[in-house]
Amino acid sequence: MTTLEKTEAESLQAVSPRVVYLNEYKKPDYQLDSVELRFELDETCTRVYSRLIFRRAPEADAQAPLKLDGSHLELRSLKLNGETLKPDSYMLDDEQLLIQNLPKNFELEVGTHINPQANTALEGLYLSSGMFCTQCEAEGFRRITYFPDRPDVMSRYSVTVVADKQKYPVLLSNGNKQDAGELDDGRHWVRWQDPSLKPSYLFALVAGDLASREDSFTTMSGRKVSLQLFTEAENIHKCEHALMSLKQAMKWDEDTYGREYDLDVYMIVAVNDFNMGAMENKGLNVFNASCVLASSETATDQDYYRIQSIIAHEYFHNWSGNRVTCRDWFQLSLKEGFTVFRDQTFSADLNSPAVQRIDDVNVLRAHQFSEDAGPMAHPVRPDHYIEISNFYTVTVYNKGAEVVRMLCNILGREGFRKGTDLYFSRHDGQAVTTDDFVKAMEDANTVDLNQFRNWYSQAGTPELVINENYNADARLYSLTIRQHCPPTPGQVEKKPYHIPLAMGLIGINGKALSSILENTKANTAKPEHMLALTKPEQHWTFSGVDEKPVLSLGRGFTAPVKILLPYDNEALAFLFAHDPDEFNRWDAGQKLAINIMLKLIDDYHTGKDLRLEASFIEAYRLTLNNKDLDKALVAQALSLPSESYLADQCEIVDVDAIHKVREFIRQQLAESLADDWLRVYEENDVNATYHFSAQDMAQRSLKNLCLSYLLEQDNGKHRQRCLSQFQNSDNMTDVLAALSIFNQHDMAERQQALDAFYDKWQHDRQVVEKWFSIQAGSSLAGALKRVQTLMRHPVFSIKNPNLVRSLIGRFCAANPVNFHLSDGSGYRYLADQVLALDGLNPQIAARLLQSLSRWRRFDTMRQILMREQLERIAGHPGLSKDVYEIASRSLEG
Ligand code: 0A1
Ligand code: ZN
Repeated sequence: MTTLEKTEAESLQAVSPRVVYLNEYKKPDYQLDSVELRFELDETCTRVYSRLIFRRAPEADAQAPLKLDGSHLELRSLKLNGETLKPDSYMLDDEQLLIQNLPKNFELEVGTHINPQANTALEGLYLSSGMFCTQCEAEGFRRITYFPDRPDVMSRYSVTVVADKQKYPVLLSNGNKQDAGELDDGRHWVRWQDPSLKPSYLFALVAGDLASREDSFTTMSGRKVSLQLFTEAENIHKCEHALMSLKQAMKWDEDTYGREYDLDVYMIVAVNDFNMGAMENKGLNVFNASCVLASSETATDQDYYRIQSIIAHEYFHNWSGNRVTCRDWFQLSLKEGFTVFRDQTFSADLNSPAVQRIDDVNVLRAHQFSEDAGPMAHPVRPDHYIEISNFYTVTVYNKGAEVVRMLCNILGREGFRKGTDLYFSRHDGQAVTTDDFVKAMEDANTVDLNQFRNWYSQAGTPELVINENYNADARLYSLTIRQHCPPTPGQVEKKPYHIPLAMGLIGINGKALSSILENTKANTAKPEHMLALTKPEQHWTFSGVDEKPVLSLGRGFTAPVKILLPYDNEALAFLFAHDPDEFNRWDAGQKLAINIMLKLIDDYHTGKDLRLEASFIEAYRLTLNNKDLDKALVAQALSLPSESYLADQCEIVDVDAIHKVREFIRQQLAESLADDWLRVYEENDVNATYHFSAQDMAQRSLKNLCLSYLLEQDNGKHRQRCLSQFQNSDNMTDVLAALSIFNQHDMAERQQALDAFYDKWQHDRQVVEKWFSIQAGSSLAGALKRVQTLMRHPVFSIKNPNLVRSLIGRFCAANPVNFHLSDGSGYRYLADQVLALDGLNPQIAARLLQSLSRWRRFDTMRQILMREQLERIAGHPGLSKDVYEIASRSLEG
């Protein structure tokens, strides 16, 4: 049987897969001087011809064999310097082609056949809604042809794409279009030449019947770049926002980092089937349609916001990732952490910095902190993996961004820019390490960042214990901070971190107190200081402090740590009202809410009557009525911490108690502030034309928060308000907000609205994804049954990652009361889906499975039920590496 005939499931792993270690890294023995590729596209049998010019590395052994990666390929021809290689001069298995006895310089020609239609894993070359597209990061290129598929082999590519002209009128690849022509059998061809050096993971090819929108951008040196967005014709009206965002990103990178775009054309293609959000292939980004297409009727503010940031993210990779790339996949955060930091700063600059910071910290706390505390915990630079696809994580991306942000905080914006300038110029065209990045920061600023490097090598979230003392007679305030990082799998003892902490002191009337930080060079009184915590325990003294202060520590979240403040609810309420730092004001509100919720969970367990403190309601009332605050900040301040973040704060997670307590508080706030919610709702319910602007978004978010509290009251008028907003709004933000609110309430309007929404939008796959997702997230009883019914809906397909994420993913990861049903039915359902998906798309299967990984956090009964399903999966024959790694780590960890 040839590889082409094998199904995906049959060719998956059988035995314990190999672990790859960082400390086993070896430079490649052969470098590639040039790559010529020719694709003859065919749905089930695409022919790929490559001509590769190799050169042995000077330090390599003369006997070194050439190792080419390859999987799911059928080798058809193999020539060395024009001569066909005899079968006994090479070795071939399911993963590799090994060639021995090679001269110093040589040319290799390889012919392979591949089957894009059978490629449900969506790695390599595959079909999506009738178009060909590729996804090569991290190790997808090896599914196209035999190749040194590692990022430290960079080369120049020339690519010819041949396909039927009628079916595939648009043929794209990286770089600049060089030539095109027609064959006399109805096919045509286009040749692309990419002048830049690139690794194979940045290769891309797209072929299809696509419409396009064009724009242009003139770079800082005066070059005109053509910008093109390709999509199915029916979505061509949804391209404006992405093109606008792209121009904003190009300008911002010139202004902020001095980085200019380098090719004549920048292309983006929207595809319907994609494992992730988007991909930064050189000059030819491929985007998940849901992360690029938008119109005000079909996309929410959040979608607009996300598109702006993902467009920027992929664009920024052109420098942080493409021109300077990763030496190996352990260095993934070199490009991802840095690029996320760049896109977060971009979004902050274009919108509201405080709102952006709060959103980013919410993601970090809700997802990264819990990853760091579970069996999948790994450093920002992991040191081993089985399947690299499992390491596209919140730790590598978001904690990685926090690490870069700390460098910026330590060095200051100017020092940081000096560092990035040196990094880009020193390493342009190279494949480097996170250590090279830190070294550039050190060299440009003549500082020693040796201790800082622990952030890259150690997993876990450090915890800070605070002690303070005030001496009124001496006007001295002293602060002691102890740092401790809990053990993580494989790392019991941790070295102390270098932690930058912005802090200030606040007087009793809410005014910032200036003080002098003793024993530092700058001996002047300041309202804010940046502390550098480097020891396990450290002590600071501040002089000239006129009254007993309240401490505001970690302002703007200057480090990804947990700060255990010794403050009671009264002090937190004070900070919630008065901290001049917007982030810390919000954070004090969250900490206050958590204290109250944890206490109520205790009361619930001991059978006490639940009662919400009047001071908490009052704090909410004051915030809701504070006209000086940005409305988006008000909305964020009045959003209770999520159930999952709350779960992280509990010793044993009781999903029902958490849900009940959170609902109880919402109910109390809804009733006690009934008039305020209504007034603020009405004040902000202005029926203006939709604009994507920070101000309008803020207004909509506050209005919709109010509406959600209004619907907590049993009041027909409020239901009518919600219905009218649902029926009459012309923008998806308001429509979806109303629908989501109904969706959490057991009332007749719920099903009516869901049905009406589907009727109206069934032709638009992006909106239908929302419809699935909303229902999967409903905390009403019976959600699992409804999700199972929706899986049989004619539109649902388990082969489409967006639909899987919307329905199955949302249910398992964001519907705790239903997923964790005490009979274990949610767990069984998840395991069934993971096993069904593993044969089709292992990456997506492995991601889903993560919802079971934190089983040790639950009560004994649930632990047994979750473990049972993990064992069932782990014992399944023929598991993919992806799922095997998550299942086995979850069971060990
Ligand atoms: N580099 C992309 C993320 C990405 C990673 C893997 C993919 O396929 C398996 C696709 C995209 C980014 O950071 O945007
Ligand atoms: Zn990225």
